[in-house]
Parts: sequence; structure tokens; C-alpha cells
Amino acid sequence: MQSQKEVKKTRTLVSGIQPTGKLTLGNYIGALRQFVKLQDELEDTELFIFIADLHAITTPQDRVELRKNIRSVAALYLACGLDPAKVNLFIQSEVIEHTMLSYIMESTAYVGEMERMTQYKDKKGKQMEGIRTSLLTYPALMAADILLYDAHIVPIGDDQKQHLELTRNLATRFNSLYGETFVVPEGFYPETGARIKSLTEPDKKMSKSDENQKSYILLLDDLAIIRNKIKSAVTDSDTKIKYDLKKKAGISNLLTIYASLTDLSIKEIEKKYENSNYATFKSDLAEIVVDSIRPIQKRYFEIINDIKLDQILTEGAERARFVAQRKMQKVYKKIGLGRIK
Ligand code: ATP
Ligand code: LTN
Repeated sequence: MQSQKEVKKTRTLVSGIQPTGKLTLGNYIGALRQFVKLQDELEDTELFIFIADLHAITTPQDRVELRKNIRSVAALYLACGLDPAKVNLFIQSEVIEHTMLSYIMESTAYVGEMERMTQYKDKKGKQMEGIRTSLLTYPALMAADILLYDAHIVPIGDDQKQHLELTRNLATRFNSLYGETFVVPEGFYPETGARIKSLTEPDKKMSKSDENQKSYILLLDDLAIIRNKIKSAVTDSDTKIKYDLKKKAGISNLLTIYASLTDLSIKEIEKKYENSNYATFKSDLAEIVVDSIRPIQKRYFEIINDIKLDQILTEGAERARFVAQRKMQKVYKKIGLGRIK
């Protein structure tokens, strides 16, 4: 049988996740699971998925924790179903061309554009000192990640929309300055239903950097803890299990999680629990979440200390490097850097 890697690929997909903490159920539903779906659907597309460790050091990281998180994110990608026969999985810092092209992107972008990025403004907050320069130049690295592989599609959350727009502008600007070099990429956003909210403050998104541990479910949380977190999720004082984002944000979020992990629609779930109370609904949902996460944890613990994980990451980086080196030669030549070979 012809392996998927041998099918002629005419398109490219690129995406990454930062290893800044432990991955949540939100990351699974909104990102990891989408990648798995796309790897199976997009037969004509070569996928490059990486652990964005260079992005992580835009804010301070502990050396030991960072190393652990990088490996853990890689193992979780695989545990969630990413297939190394269909995807090039690698660690960003192991492909030096990301940093090389990032500098070229900094030399294409304007300071004003970087300063306008809302994520930069939010993360910087009111702090005046100790902001790393890379927090400002971060979108240049992200543009490099994408343009290096001539990505056609980039699956991202809508919080990354502005960075993708900037990437498109940089690609277009570079192309008009130096001649056709980069593909101008398109963003791919998962269905809106898939934004998972905090369990304690359902108006905010579920985030791995939240200070309240009860607000998120980690993919590697103990199963008993997961059950407890769902059972103690904030809901309103009404008793109806009904989707209403404005008045019943907590229950609506739990309905979204339920629908995302089963093949039932929200309407069908509402009907099923028409005559039930919150406790029954939450208890059923806890089992559904636990049933989805249990096999992921099982595969995770099988792979985390296996040398196979290293082989997959090495092969992924080799393929990425091959494509990236070719691109960088072209870029240097277009700009006039170095000597002509
Ligand atoms: P942080 O919470 O530290 O800001 P994050 O959890 O948003 O980080 P990222 O590395 O920025 O993590 O996101 C990885 C991917 O997971 C992105 O595509 C993002 O859109 C998606 N994602 C993150 N949180 C959620 C969520 N609550 N619901 C759906 N998708 C999410
Ligand atoms: N900035 C993204 C992670 C990321 C990324 C990328 C996503 C880094 N480089 C390239 C898509 C393509 C984030 O914070 N979610």
C-alpha cells in the first residue's frame, strides 16, 4: 500500500503550540483534535506541526520545566492521535532556519506594526521594565514559522488572527520587494462552538495559564480530579439544562464540551436532559470527559519515555530542515546576502 507520505502533496499546512504549560481540554478540542482530523482529511497536503519552544522564551521559563513541557507536548500530540506517518512533528528550535527567517521578517516588518499587536499590548500590560524584545518581535518569528514551508493553510485560534494577517502582509511585501518568493497563507479556524470556557468563570476562555486550577481540565489530570472539577463547575441557580450564552454561560459551556466529545448536537443533549437536574447532567458529562481522556493518558504514558518519541522528532526535524534550507537559500539569493553559489 502506498503510504500517505508518498502521495503527491501539492499543499502545505503549518501549525504550532507553545510549550508554556500543561495542555488543557480546551487545547485538545480547539487544536490537537483539529490537527488529527485534518491529517486524515487533507490527503494532498503535507503537514508540519511543531512545538514552538522559541516562542515560549518571550516570557521567563524555568529550564527544567521547559524541557519537560516540550517533551510532554510532543507526546500529547501523538497520544491524541497525530500520526507520524502523516505529519512531520518536530521541535522549532531544532530547525535553525526558523530563527534565520525570523530576522529576515524583522527586516521586512515595521516597528509600528509590531507595536499594534493586541497580544503584545495585553501581555506587556502596564509593565515598563523587563519586557523582552522578543515579546515585541514574536510575530516575525511566527511569520517565519509559516512562510518557511510555504504554508497554504494555518489552523489557529481566533486569538492568533492578527498575527496571521501580519504574516500575510509580510509575505506580500517581501514578494513585491524581492520578487515572488512566499505563498500567502490562509487561516483556518475551527467551528465557533469549539471555544471552551473556564469552569469557574465561564465568560473567560479555559486557559492553561489561569491561576485557578479548578478553572481548567488538564489532559494529564488525575481522572478523579477531572470528575470533581466538572461536578464543581460554576452553573446558575436555575435548573434547566438549556444553551443560553448570555444567561447561562456555565451550563452552555458544559453543553459545548458534551457536544464536542460525543456525536450529539446541543439540541439533542438538551432534549435528553429535559427532565434531569444539573447533578445528573454533570455526572454524565464527567464520565464522557474521563472516557475521552483515559485512552489519551494511556498512550501518553506508553510513549513519554520511549525512544520512539525521539526518533519521530528527529525524523520530523530532518524533513523540516530539508524544506527550510532550500527556502532559505532562495531567500538569501533574492535579497542579495552572502555570495552567489
Ligand atoms: P495560554 O492559555 O497560556 O494563553 P493557550 O492555552 O491559549 O495558552 P496556546 O498555545 O496559545 O495555548 O494555544 C494552542 C492552541 O489551542 C491554539 O490554537 C488555541 O486557539 C487553542 N486553544 C487554547 N485554549 C482553547 C480553548 N479554551 N478552547 C478552544 N481552543 C483553545
Ligand atoms: N503563536 C501561536 C503558536 C504558534 C503558531 C505558529 C501557530 C507559533 N508559531 C505558526 C501557527 C503557526 C499561539 O500562541 N497559539
